[in-house]
Amino acid sequence: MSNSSITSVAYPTIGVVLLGGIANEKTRTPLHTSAGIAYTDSCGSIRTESTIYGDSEMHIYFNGTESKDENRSVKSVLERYRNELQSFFGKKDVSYSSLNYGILSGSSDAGAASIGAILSFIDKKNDIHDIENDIRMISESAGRSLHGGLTITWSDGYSAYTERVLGPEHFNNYAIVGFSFDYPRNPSDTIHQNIIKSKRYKQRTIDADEHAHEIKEMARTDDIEGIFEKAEEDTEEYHSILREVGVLVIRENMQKLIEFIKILRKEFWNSYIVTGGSNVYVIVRRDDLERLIHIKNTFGSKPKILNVAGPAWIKKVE
Ligand code: ADP
Ligand code: 3S4
Repeated sequence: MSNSSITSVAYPTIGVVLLGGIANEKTRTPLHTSAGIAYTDSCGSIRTESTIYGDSEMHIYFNGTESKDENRSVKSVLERYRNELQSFFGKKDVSYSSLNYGILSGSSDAGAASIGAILSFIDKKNDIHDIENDIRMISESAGRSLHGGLTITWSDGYSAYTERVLGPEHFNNYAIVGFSFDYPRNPSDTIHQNIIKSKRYKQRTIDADEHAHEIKEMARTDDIEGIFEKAEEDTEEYHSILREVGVLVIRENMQKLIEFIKILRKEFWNSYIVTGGSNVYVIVRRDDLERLIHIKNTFGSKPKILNVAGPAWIKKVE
């Protein structure tokens, strides 16, 4: 008897060593090593939930709307696995429907990983790293969400491989507050297309690789604060290069919040990350969370309390 549908859940991600630059728009292979964490909130409600189901012809829906976007191609990924999907569902074709819930940034990683979890489930012979390479056509940092926790995606620009270096339980004594601003965001493709124009780009790829090695070493000794301090150093380098090539992610009120966060360091440890979206992610010890969440002036942003999340998983098979 064949199945009618599979539903999976995956969590969005935040860069820890930020990625800028992809080899091409089809494979989206990262041009350098990067690292990241998957995140959600305390009840796991920040997530992507996707269903693949047997159908007479392929349709792709994001948040209830049919997508004809050939870029970041969900369609190419499903076509690559067409034979396995056909035999699993016993139908001529399959369709994909995905809903994003409460995501601040990193939705494409979660969307891609939700498909990856399904591809891994339908045929256990599918190697998870081959799946990762295929779903990277949807998002260059899909591996972060597929594996969860803290991951490093090693890349030389030709082939990439994600290694999980810490599970989410290693972050239990820390919380992340995502302060999200109303500024419109630059699509990550704008970042990828422009950062490579910088004279500093070659050095950036070397620095990113070094940051990842340092983070791997700190992960070995559970030095969570060291990891996030390195992440802040990485954020500052990345955005200073982006500013030089005319891509402004950290807007006025985001910068004001960052300066305020740095002043708060006299009172308690914290660190911050800004990825490609209009959010400032601030990491604190869990014991200091109340002090951060109750700051009087958020400079117009809305705070959300986040945790490090686990890998993508299968929720339902029908
Ligand atoms: P983000 O930081 O949210 O990933 P990007 O600009 O990198 O922002 O990517 C946005 C793109 O990700 C969308 O235009 C869409 O193509 C893709 N995407 C978003 N959500 C999903 C999803 N649930 N499934 C597949 N692709 C998705
Ligand atoms: C641009 O895949 P965001 C970037 O490493 C995504 O997190 C790269 O951030 C940088 O678009 C990063 O997911 O916010």
